[in-house]
Amino acid sequence: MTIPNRHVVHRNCTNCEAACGIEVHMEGTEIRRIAGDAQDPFSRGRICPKVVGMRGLQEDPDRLRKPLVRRGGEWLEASWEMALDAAAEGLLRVKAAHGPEAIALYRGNPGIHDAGTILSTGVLVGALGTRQVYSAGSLDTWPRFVQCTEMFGSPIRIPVPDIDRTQYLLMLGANPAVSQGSIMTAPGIVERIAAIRARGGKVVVIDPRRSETARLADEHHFIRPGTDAALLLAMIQVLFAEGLVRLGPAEGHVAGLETLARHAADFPPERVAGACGIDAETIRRLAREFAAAPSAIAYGRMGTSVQPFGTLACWGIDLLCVLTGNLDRLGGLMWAEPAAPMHFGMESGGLPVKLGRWKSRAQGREERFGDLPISALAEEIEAPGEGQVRALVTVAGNPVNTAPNAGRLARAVAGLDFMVSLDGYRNETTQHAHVILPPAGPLQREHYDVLLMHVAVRNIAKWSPAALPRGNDEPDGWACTLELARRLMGKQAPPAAAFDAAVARRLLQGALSSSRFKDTLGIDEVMASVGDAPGVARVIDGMLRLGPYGDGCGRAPEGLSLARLQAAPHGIDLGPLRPSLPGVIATASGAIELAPGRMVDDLPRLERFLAGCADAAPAMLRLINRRDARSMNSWLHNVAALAKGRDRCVLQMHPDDARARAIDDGQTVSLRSPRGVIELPAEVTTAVMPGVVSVPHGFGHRGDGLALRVAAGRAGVNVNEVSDDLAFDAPSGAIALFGVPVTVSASELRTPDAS
Ligand SMILES: Nc1nc2c(c(=O)[nH]1)N[C@H]1C(S)=C(S)[C@@H](COP(=O)(O)OP(=O)(O)OC[C@H]3O[C@@H](n4cnc5c(=O)[nH]c(N)nc54)[C@H](O)[C@@H]3O)O[C@H]1N2
Ligand SMILES: Nc1nc2c(c(=O)[nH]1)N[C@H]1C(S)=C(S)[C@@H](COP(=O)(O)OP(=O)(O)OC[C@H]3O[C@@H](n4cnc5c(=O)[nH]c(N)nc54)[C@H](O)[C@@H]3O)O[C@H]1N2
Ligand code: SF4
Ligand SMILES: [Mo]
Repeated sequence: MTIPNRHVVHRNCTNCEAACGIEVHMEGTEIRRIAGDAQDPFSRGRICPKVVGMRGLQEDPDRLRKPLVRRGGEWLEASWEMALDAAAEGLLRVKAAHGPEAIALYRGNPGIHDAGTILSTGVLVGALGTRQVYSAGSLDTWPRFVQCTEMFGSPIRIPVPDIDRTQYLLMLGANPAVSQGSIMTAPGIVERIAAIRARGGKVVVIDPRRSETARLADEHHFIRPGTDAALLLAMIQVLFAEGLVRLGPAEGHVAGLETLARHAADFPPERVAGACGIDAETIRRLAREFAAAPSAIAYGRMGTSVQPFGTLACWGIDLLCVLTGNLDRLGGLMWAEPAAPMHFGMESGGLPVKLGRWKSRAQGREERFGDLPISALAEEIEAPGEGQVRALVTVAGNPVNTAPNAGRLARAVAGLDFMVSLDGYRNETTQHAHVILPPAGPLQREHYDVLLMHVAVRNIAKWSPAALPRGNDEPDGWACTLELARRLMGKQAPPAAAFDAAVARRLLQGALSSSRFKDTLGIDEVMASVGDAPGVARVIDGMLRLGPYGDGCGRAPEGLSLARLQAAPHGIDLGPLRPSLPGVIATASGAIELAPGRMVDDLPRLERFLAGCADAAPAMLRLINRRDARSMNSWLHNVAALAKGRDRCVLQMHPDDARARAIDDGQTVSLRSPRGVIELPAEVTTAVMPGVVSVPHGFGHRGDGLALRVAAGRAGVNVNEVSDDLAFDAPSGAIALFGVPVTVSASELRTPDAS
């Protein structure tokens, strides 16, 4: 018997980069339950505990349904018209008095999980006319993006591990068993890793912590934080010294091989072993094994990115693959071919991407891909003078929690003249806003994983329809952003529908300029094909139709369009990764640059670091961070179903280090750096190596200004009050969150259970 009104909506979960297919079981407009979609060709029913966050966020009573306007310390609900007008007026006032550069904009991570937000934020930046743009990139991806720009010519030409066909996985500084994979969209990652071993392959994990992923591996080696670049260069030295270099598919497409060989010669395993904490014979063996494997991939993520030598580590990872013939080979690193390629203005006309086009005013920090490092923002707000930042717009981000030296940023943000947040919660950051504009909930919006499909381990196209209706007073991220941008145009603002069409046209003009149909199609025809309905869906339709599998608005009738995806609710499998050399290379020389100046010039800094490792003060510990399976950066802590169980905000410390400081398991400790001090419970465990302590980030939900009732109940402390805003990976300018020197001592406070 079928119960009337009961239906199932098939779409993706948008809580993390795995992009798992889910079934949302509905009864009318009530969510009954959410399950994995066994028919999704990519995820095949796999999900993780965080999936309950989709429903949890949608139904969370603390999630804002209406805009808020703050008058002094009081928050008032406002209509969308009133709130948008107030937001635009406040921003225009600052712009009129101090110029566009007095307004900064911060884009946070969840924006990549909403097609409407990711595709519209650039419009808002354009309407503000500012270069004071910040994002979570400097806390995350910059080293990888800079390295790919230098080697391959573009930040989005990122080779991804062909994990389903490889026989050898060397993983450094990533914990996909918890994170579910990052810059590698691979739903069900734990099973994909297990499958490598099941087919006779090998998995090796290098991490200062015996992580959840290390437990799935054949081998795990502790490594001292920040020394991966040295380890990888030593492995490369072995390849050259033992005649193991075989370029394979990259043969004839590389430049700089001799330069690289010369520099690698400076890093024999014996020289780096002590600093890394991995003996020379193991380094040699790992290099030989990697070269001998039928296919092999090296993969790194946060641990080889936001650390003092992130760019060099990312470089070493890709070099290892290139030099062993594992780039562009099945089972090696390969490039995805997304169905809806993102058009980045910087790639147009085949021009190589330029880095450092402008600098922050106060600290002189260079821009990357249109953004400045978030660590520069506090000083841009505080330092008086021409160009001082006086207003801030945040879009899906919580930098007061997630950026280093959080205490300073909190004070700076609190002193702004005006602030607007496009966000669904009143949290550490948005509590300082004058206007909060909350987009509709996660199950109320259409979605396509535009960005993630550039780094997926299989080519897939899937449309995610909204599971719940959206009323007129419930704009999604796209509508919210566009309405604010439109109002910033003042008297010249076109009507909403005309503005929406103009934005769609501009985005699709970009897609057309790099499309295989560019010589046979005009933008008018594209616009006519995608229809009149405002919203992000027609932009996705156009991107799909102009993409490599697209129907070319009728030129290739068998091809993809939004209608085709809508008729395939579980998604369309476009097959495994395929070889793409040499067409994928976008460098000025047309070759893969093996020894870019930016990396080579950073080698002396690495050598100085290695030399200094021997005489580092023994009292200093190195701080690393970790992620928890039931949270997502700072923002799933208010979902009651996830905020259960043991306390997750604890400091992990090796028994030797604990003994030396007379610290017992469970005792409250003080964690100190020059930036600040936090107090939290210690967990004494051999899971971290001696000399290293691990603390999760994203906690510390304290203060009267927050409206996070569940999260406040288990607030924890914010590790970013200790992490260093002035520690950088030099070539990328990213912040070295991991590897910060700290001290830990028994707290002067009384341990709660010791009474
Ligand atoms: N110490 C330390 N710091 C770190 C890290 C670390 O490992 N250690 N990791 C870094 C990394 S990798 C990242 S990506 C950053 C993340 O840094 P941020 O992006 O600044 O922080 P998040 O916690 O991801 O931001 C969540 C915000 O987005 C809002 N939000 C959620 N969904 C939506 C939506 O659909 N629309 C809108 N408009 N808002 C939404 C939430 O309410 C919340 O305010 O943190 C970085 N900070
Ligand atoms: N459950 C959950 N999932 C998430 C997130 C979350 O907060 N929670 N956040 C999402 C985001 S925004 C991102 S960017 C991804 C991140 O995805 P991952 O990078 O896979 O996740 P992390 O837990 O940051 O893993 C980093 C690992 O590097 C290790 N490490 C630290 N320093 C070093 C070093 O110097 N060398 C080496 N070799 N290892 C080091 C740490 O011990 C840790 O195990 O996860 C995403 N998925
Ligand atoms: S791994 Fe979990 S949170 Fe990530 S997309 Fe899949 S179900 Fe959602
Ligand atoms: Mo991230």
